[in-house]
Amino acid sequence: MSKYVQADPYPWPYNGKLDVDNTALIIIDMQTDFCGPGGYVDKMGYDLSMTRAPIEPIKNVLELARSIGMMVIHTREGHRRDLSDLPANKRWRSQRIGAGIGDPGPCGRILVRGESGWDIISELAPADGEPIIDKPGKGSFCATDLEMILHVNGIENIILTGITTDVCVHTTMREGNDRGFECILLEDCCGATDLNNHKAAIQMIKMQGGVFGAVSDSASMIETLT
Ligand code: C5J
Repeated sequence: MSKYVQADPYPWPYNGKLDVDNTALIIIDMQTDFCGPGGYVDKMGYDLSMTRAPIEPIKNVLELARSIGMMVIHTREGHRRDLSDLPANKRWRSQRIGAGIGDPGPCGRILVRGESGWDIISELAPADGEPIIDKPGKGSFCATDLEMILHVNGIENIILTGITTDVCVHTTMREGNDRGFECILLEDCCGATDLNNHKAAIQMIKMQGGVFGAVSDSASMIETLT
């Protein structure tokens, strides 16, 4: 029997094949560096309430996904401790605005693997057995084994949540879409450092009949999966 989530601009997934075995929930970069006091986003001077807003909605979807046995994948943006995977231009740009990646901060070295700022926040801590993708860039498919993990596990549909809407979530959605995965972004489960950028990122997805997939929210997803 076909199953769809109410979504914009089309009921998702396109083919009605929404199954616990072919769908994964991806939670992107819910790290202290992006939503905690003293982290990278805080150091850049952005309002943390924007990137913290999705914590509760994600928690609700995560609890349901775990209870029905859906695959859950977490990602973390961060660099090797020797910074050998940190492009010089990425470092330079961050240093220019006083939040140098690799430099010491209140939560340890900014965006460096193993530091407290790089950790996923306790509210959304990965459970045993849930894959964690460590990525040096914005997209979760770039320089990682995410695509391999999705294929090996028979995943066709991806539910995207996390931060930030316009950067790492959007880049991952575009990468996934180009690889043939059927993607949906849950609007209230994402946040950006700027509200207009969040809204624009959502709007972009809906163009051209759903150019990168579809948009829905946590309540609609939970209603369909329950
Ligand atoms: C950013 C991210 N914004 N997780 N990273 O640099 O979106």
